[in-house]
Amino acid sequence: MGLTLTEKILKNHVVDGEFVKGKEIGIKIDQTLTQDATGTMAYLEFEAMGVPRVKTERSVAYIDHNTLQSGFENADDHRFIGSIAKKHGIYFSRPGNGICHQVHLERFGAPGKTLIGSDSHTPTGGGIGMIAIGAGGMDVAVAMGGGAYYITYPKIVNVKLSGALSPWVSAKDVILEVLRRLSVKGGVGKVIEYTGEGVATLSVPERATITNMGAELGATTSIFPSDETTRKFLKAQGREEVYVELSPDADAIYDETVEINLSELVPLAACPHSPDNVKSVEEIGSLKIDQVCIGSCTNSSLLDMLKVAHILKGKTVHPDVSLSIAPGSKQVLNMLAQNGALSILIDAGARILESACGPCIGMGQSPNSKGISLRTFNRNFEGRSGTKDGQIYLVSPEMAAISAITGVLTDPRDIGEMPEFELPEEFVINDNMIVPPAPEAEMDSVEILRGPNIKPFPVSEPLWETIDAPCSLKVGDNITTDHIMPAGAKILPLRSNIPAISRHCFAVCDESFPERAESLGKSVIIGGSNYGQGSSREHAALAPLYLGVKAVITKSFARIHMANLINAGILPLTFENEADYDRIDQGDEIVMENLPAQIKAGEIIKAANKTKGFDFNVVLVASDRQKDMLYAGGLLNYTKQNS
Ligand code: MIC
Ligand code: SF4
Repeated sequence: MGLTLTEKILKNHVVDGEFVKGKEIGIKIDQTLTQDATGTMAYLEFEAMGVPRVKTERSVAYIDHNTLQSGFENADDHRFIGSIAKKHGIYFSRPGNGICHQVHLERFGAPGKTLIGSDSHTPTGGGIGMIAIGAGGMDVAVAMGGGAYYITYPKIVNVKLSGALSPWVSAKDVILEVLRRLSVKGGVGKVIEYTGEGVATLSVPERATITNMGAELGATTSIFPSDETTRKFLKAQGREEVYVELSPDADAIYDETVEINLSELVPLAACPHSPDNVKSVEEIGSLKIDQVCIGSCTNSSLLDMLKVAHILKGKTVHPDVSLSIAPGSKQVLNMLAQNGALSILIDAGARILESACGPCIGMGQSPNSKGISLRTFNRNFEGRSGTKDGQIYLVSPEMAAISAITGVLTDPRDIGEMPEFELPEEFVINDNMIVPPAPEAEMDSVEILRGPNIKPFPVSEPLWETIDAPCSLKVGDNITTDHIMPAGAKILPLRSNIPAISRHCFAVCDESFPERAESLGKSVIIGGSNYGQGSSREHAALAPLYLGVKAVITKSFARIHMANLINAGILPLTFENEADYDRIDQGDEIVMENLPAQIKAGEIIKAANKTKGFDFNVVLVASDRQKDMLYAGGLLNYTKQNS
């Protein structure tokens, strides 16, 4: 029986478990990446493991999320990460060098390799045929120490592409179409593999836009084959030697197939407040806009920027619109400067931002009250922009650029004829903002530089015999990690300080939660379906842990967040009967007895609502390894016990 491309790479990397669909498998990790907002915790955890030097082929620490430095906190975090990277064998991409996923694709990614990153958009690497997966910081720490990364052997969806994109229809529209069809829950437990003759019509940056935003499907990852286009891209990056040709077997068997004819696609936008709320420009109708932001790891490649420059050439941004542009990397920005495109952008009135995440994570450029903002980003969750009632639409760079001129949402096909946009045969290569680690012989003399904002992570306890605790919060469906642990300019500087950041836990839903949870001492959270979608931030588990949350009971979980809860030693449980969700209110006392014995006995755990006087069942779907982690009180305790 033939194998899919995903299976071929996974099979090459399996080091633990049975290679059988639905079973948990441990895979060897070749490369890791971290960014600053999740990195400080990941490196504190790595330090706690006591491994002197990373055991991966390549580990890179990026600084891209929090580059505002509005106080000493960020600068201290950056210095800490830089010093730890130097000591332990990790490459350090300095602030200003670019967004982790864009830079990793340009400078480090390699077809056929495995990559895990403490950021949910790590699947960007799938654009060059890697298995690139987003994970919690602790999982990345373990992988840096040489440990396997565990996933469920995924279902594999074949997205068969035919035809070719029409002028001004873009890769962003492809992934928006996939999101429209499959929804933000549609990819859970699955890898999305792109095949078909349409693949050859897409460049590497276009493929990377598609795999990047596959994160919004809840998918484990997304992947494209590695072909002649991949080789040319790597050659232009001066890295042809890492190229290998990779494709699925002709008789590969997929769990599902979705057919997309690229020629039939039209420009699309994801409307507030979900990436799967996708409509065509026509369906949305007339929309006056206040702001346009171009950039983020989804759409900040040289190709994207060249298209934007072409559209803005000789024009002026509409007087009612603020346009900001953040090229994805130093390489992109430098090339725009060298070929004159940067001057076109400046001339048109664009506000040029640093090559970093910036507005995508609410670090500045929050829109005005009720402001309508078109963004080329991947997430438009409520409040993420920093303006609670901001109305964010996710669109292609083409649509963003033309709308910035007209002042209203505009179909880019109105621009007129589209020239051929070609990628250069050679990118400008200068890795002087990537600091290599100290040689092994010198690593002992490198001092780790810590600032006062860096606090140890909260201690978790071995699993309790009985949880008898009130429900401190009840929330609905599709709660994102931006609800649980918001980011933005005020909160992001606290990522290495769990006691301080926990004051903002669930601020979007209920500002009184932290105080209530803390005064209760121990509690349980009740959630709806797809709880914890979005970011990989383990702070969404560590802050509740710090506030005494012992279990989260939901209709269903998003993959990374569920793993983060287990890593933190918090029980992630689902209702056996979803109707029980309606029978529990905030304040109800929930009791689960003999927990270790119940968990050993099977998936079903008996629980009771003491306040309302009824029994109900919850389910724990976890592998034996994850159960051991829960008994031990999380991944760190478990790793220490087993090393
Ligand atoms: C995001 O896009 O939400 C982030 C910020 O990149 C996160 C990581 C984080 O919260 O630090 C992600 O996607 O994992
Ligand atoms: Fe940065 Fe935004 Fe990409 Fe997250 S989604 S890595 S915040 S650019």
